[in-house]
Amino acid sequence: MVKTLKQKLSKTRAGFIGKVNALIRSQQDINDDLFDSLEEIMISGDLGVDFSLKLIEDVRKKVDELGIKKSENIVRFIKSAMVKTLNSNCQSSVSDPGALLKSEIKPYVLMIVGVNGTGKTTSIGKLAAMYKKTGKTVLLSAADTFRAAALEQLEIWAERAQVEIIRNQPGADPASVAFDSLKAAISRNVDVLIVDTAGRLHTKSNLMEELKKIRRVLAKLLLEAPHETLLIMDATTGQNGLNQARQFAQAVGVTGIVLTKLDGTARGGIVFSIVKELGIPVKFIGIGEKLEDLEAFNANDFVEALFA
Ligand SMILES: Nc1nc2c(ncn2[C@@H]2O[C@H](COP(=O)(O)OP(=O)(O)OP(=O)(O)O)[C@@H](O)[C@H]2O)c(=O)[nH]1
Ligand SMILES: [Mg+2]
Repeated sequence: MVKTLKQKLSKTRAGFIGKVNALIRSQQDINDDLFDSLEEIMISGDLGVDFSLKLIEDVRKKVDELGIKKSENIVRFIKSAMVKTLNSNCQSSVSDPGALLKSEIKPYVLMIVGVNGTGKTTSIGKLAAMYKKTGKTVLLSAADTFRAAALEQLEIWAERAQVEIIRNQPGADPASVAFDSLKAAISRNVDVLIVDTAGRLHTKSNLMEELKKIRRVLAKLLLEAPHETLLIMDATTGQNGLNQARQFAQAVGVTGIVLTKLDGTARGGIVFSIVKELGIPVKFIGIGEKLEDLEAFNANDFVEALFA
């Protein structure tokens, strides 16, 4: 597991982690210049200003405390400071990253939201396969009725994951599809229902209202539904993604983030600023286009894979 993660994160590792390593190799003594340069690399590596400042402060403290003189000895403090910050800002994803896979609530309803093309439908296919693996029955809801192609795409993923799907005609009211799907999930006694929604810009208020309507309709049938609202974020969008996340969180109450396309970007550092600045746990990471390319997020594994 950690080995594949290591391979998949090679772009980020070559990016900012590569720069950290090169800096430490080129400058053996620990001094203010070294810390300034480290800070710069972290900030330009999408870790965010807050996270970077806190990280360097933590590392400085350790270095002073232990009287460390050689720069090569600080990597492990960088790593542990990273894990610590990820963990303290992201409790639920640490104690059990896959907790939502184990819920006993039935049907457990997940609503999947996000901007166009971030990887919602793909992640739904991967999640469905994960659930199937744990022995749960899964139903998909094709509440992205915006394009006929969206329905077909979800059908392909349903087939790959070998799960059932509830659909209607293109152009049908997404909320009514979601409602019918939850009704079916209840009557078929299914463990998990995953609702696909159309991609939308966080700035379009009418489209955000449509999401709220889907939520309301689900709650009419089952008061606590949706149990999870997962925002799918594309790691390649860097800091812009943070703004999207804030808007979605405000509109529909995001319970977790799935960060996709980490395999195709040097911007994996975005994980740190998400956790620090949004306080929403990263629950899964997408590391490829195949069914098995989704992992429950674990801070320790992630940091180890970055520096491996
Ligand atoms: N490399 C890589 N590609 C991904 C990942 N997740 C999704 N993709 C690709 O991203 C593209 C968009 O994925 P979709 O699942 O269609 O995205 P979506 O959010 O459902 O798109 P809309 O429904 O149109 O808003 C596809 O080409 C996927 O193969 C990932 O983790 N890694
Ligand atoms: Mg889609």
